[in-house]
Amino acid sequence: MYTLFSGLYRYLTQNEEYCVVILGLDDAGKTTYLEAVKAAMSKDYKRMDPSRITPTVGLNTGQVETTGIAIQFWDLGGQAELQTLWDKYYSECHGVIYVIDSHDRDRIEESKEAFDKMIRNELLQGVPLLVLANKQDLPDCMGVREVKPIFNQSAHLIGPRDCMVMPVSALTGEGIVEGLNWMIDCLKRNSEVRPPNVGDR
Ligand SMILES: Nc1nc2c(ncn2[C@@H]2O[C@H](COP(=O)(O)OP(=O)(O)OP(=O)(O)O)[C@@H](O)[C@H]2O)c(=O)[nH]1
Ligand SMILES: [Mg+2]
Repeated sequence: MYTLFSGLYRYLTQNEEYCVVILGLDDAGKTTYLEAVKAAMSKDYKRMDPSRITPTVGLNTGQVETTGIAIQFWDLGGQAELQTLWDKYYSECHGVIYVIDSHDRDRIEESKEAFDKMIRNELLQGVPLLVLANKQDLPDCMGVREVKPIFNQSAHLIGPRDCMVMPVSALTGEGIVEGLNWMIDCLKRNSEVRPPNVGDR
């Protein structure tokens, strides 16, 4: 009986937390995406005016709670000199969201190179990876059908980890919830390999 109640008490008072790092080139829309996630997950959240978001220098964080778990997001700066800081977060993250500016054809190869360097890192082996083709609201942007084959060239580096390419617009909110739900399923499925952090509510 004691075991039953102590188990129930722990279930009610402890919170499982997963950490997800948001990566991608500067201007891809990572911080705008995180604002869209917060707005989608919390009715009371007052979203920052997108035009007031400035380039991230260092780390921008945000937390959302859903279906009994908390997700801590680490939104990092994407400028070339800041990309050297990305790997400091790899060992502690449970998932990666990689954001692409689908409207910027000139930088898609640069984005792919940064992506390859990131997934080559052993610390990210087996970690679920969500690739977001962002800025789908812009005319003439690359759709998933165009983006996917470019990133699929790295299938040998991606290996058996969960990986998905999805279309989103961080500005309009299109695709935000679908992507997040996919990531949450993967985080839970992978929790034996990368267990969540457990803390008190
Ligand atoms: N049209 C459109 N613009 C977007 C979208 N997402 C972001 N932007 C714009 O893209 C620009 C860069 O957005 P940020 O969110 O600051 O980009 P970031 O990836 O965080 O950039 P760094 O912090 O420098 O790495 C801003 O002008 C945003 O308004 C989108 O879905 N559609
Ligand atoms: Mg940013």
